[in-house]
Amino acid sequence: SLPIRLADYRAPAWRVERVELDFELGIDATEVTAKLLLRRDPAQHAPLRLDGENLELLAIALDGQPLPATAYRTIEGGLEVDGARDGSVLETRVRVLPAANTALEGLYLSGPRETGFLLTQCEAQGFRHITYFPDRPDVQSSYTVTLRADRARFPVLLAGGNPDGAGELPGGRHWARFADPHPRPSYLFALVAGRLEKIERDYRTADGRDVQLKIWAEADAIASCHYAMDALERSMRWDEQAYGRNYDLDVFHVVATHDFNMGAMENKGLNIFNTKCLLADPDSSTDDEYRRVEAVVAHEYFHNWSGNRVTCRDWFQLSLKEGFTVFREQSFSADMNSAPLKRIEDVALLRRAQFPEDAGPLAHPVRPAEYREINNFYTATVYEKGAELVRMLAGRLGAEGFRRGTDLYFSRNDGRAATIEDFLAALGEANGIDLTPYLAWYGQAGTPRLKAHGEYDAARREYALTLAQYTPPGAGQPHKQALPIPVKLALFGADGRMLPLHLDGQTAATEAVVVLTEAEQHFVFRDVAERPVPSLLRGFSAPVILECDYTPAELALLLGHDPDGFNRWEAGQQLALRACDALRDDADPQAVAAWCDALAALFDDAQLDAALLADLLTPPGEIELAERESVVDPARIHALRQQLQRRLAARIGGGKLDARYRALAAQSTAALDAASQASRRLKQRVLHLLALLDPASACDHAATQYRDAPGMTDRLGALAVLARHDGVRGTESLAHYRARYANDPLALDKWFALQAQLPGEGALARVQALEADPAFTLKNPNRARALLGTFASGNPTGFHRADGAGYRLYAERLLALDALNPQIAARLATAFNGWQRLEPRRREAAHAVLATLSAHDGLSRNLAEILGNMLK
Ligand code: HT7
Ligand code: ZN
Repeated sequence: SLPIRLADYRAPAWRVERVELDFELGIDATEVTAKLLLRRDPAQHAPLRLDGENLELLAIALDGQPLPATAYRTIEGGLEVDGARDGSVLETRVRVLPAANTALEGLYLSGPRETGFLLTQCEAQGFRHITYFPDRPDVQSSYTVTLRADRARFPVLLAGGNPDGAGELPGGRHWARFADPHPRPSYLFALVAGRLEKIERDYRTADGRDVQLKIWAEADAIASCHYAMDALERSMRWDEQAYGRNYDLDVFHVVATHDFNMGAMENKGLNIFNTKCLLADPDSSTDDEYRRVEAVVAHEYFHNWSGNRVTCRDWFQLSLKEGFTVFREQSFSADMNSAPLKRIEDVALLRRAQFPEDAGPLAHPVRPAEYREINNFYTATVYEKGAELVRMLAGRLGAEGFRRGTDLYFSRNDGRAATIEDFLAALGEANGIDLTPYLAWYGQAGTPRLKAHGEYDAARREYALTLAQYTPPGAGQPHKQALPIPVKLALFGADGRMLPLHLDGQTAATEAVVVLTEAEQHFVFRDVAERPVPSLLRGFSAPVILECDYTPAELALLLGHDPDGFNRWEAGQQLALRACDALRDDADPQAVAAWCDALAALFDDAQLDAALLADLLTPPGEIELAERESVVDPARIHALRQQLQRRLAARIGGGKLDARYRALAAQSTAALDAASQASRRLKQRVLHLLALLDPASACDHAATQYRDAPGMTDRLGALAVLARHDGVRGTESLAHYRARYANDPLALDKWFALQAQLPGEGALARVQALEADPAFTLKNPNRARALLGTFASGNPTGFHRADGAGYRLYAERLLALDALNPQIAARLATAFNGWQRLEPRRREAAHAVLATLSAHDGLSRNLAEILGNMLK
């Protein structure tokens, strides 16, 4: 297929002002009648073309007259109709087959055919699997939706919008109608029908609207929806206060399904969630999962304004809604929990997921210039880097200026399909600032390198900081331009205190932001009393890779003293990288000692937040370590990281680790408050370090912890230690867990994922054995991701076996998955990212597998595009 290009964008020749949809719902076959009120752009003369895929056309009429076969024709991916005029009404009736839909796009069945329920997923282009329509986000229409179905089989009928009538029909059937007053694009359409239970809450918006909040799930899951309801209410309140945004319908439905390609979907008035991102209860959810539920509930809710009321003109603008909404969720989560911990978590994710993407064959700008399959562009770059760009803009404008800007953006673009330019224009105009230089960030792929070098002139009491930027060529962009890079900074004295800053005659307090706009610039600080240690890029003020010629002692000073929790962690991460280099090259023992000594001191600091300490005690992950190597040997990196952690454990000492573990274990509760979560996090980290030093005693603790765990965080943490370090008790506990959670799909996913991550030679055979477990299936995306996705992306030594057997098994499964669900196959295939930098034996094995796979006949467009890019 040919690529679709941003540069080719044309406004639609035909719009749909109103749409009436009628569904005769059935598990095997559903009939959909659509009546479209058409509007023609008088300036264009293109024929009426509607998108449609896998539809069986049963009837077609224009302005009330059935159309003869000569007046319409099916074309590649759609339908062309003659004779339509401005104001014409086109009526089509089609048949779709929900139970046969394994791609989970369009209308499909969740669960077994006897008991499961029907639902839809339309973003990005699923609506064309439901009816013929101009399926593009710049066509916004008013929807009226009528659902008809057998009452016993489908007691609950839901669609987005306000309820607009319901009643009985002959033969045990019933109907329900929904009308949405807000025009919207087709990708936000949704319906749900089946046997579902609900919990409800009344909510009054700040502007006085009474809203019914309803969360729906299958009977065995509904009791786990209360936390999501609380999170929803918190999100609604927060958006009123932080952005002045109120909810705008009388009902807000949320539905949970086990069968979903992504985390959740913001359909207007009817959000649909993967159970993994909605259900939470202490017995089966970890602390991290609780936080994720809160974050995803907020994210989807926030889309009601950033995405739904103001939508995207085309899919190239995806980050307009996704980057902004991720940023909004990050700010919300920071307010609800700990701001530094949230920042650490998000930056770690960016480095783990987005930096490798931006450095490899799948690199693309936050606003890509072209794509073949839009579903492949729901990426860490569009989401996470996109959020970082919004963060830079928000930082540039300050809190009040940013709010002025978003107010103008929402009011000016309400009901419109907007572009990134519209976003920058509103933010800029509301503040009298030209933000167009930031547009370059949206169009340029690759992570900029920021080089920093400081010179202190004691005689002049001046500190000159030279900043230089460089982005390596890539993604079809041989010459990268300089970008505006805001660098938030502070200077520290040798005693660990921040020095006052005097820059260009201005006196700031102790923190300032300088913006690098050229390839290289100098910033001179005056009146600097001593040679300072700079703390740069505070709060990760720009998504770049900082290269600064710190000594280990300077990093240790920041790690020990920076009052900013994020930068303290960052100094520790940089020092850990240096320590890793030192171990690898058998050099610079100072770096290892500096890292271990600084952390050993912090370990004894009773004032330090337990969760922050846990993060400080965690060195960068194997993926991040691999990113810095020109030739990657995953086994070596794994060994190196283990060695580094062992050195840390030894430096702290087994006695201290053991004592700390016991103290933390003695406080163990199931409570979810921040302090209890922090103490569990630290306990797990300490147990992990102890296991590297003294596996037998760590496993004794783990066995007790597994047995007595008051909640899933402790249970799963203990299981992980036993599974790694104790053959007998590991096997026993895994079997115990398997039986205990036999009927809990999300808990079983964790069981599969935990084992898929166990490192070493035995990993592949273990994965194969797990595939034979009766609970394993490729048809459920969560299950496939838990076992295969975790193996490929979370088990470097297992997947990257030198003999290539890991790659071969994985490729076979990708092929099988592709026939069922191309979106999932394509996403899992990205685990091969970075294969070109593998050491020669693994690289050849990976290349052979990728080449064979990509030569296969009948691959989906999704998988073919990923493999094609990977092999470019
Ligand atoms: N906006 C949603 C995207 C999404 C999606 C995209 C492709 C295929 C399936 C999908 N399900 C949900 C999710 C979000 O960012 O909120
Ligand atoms: Zn989103």
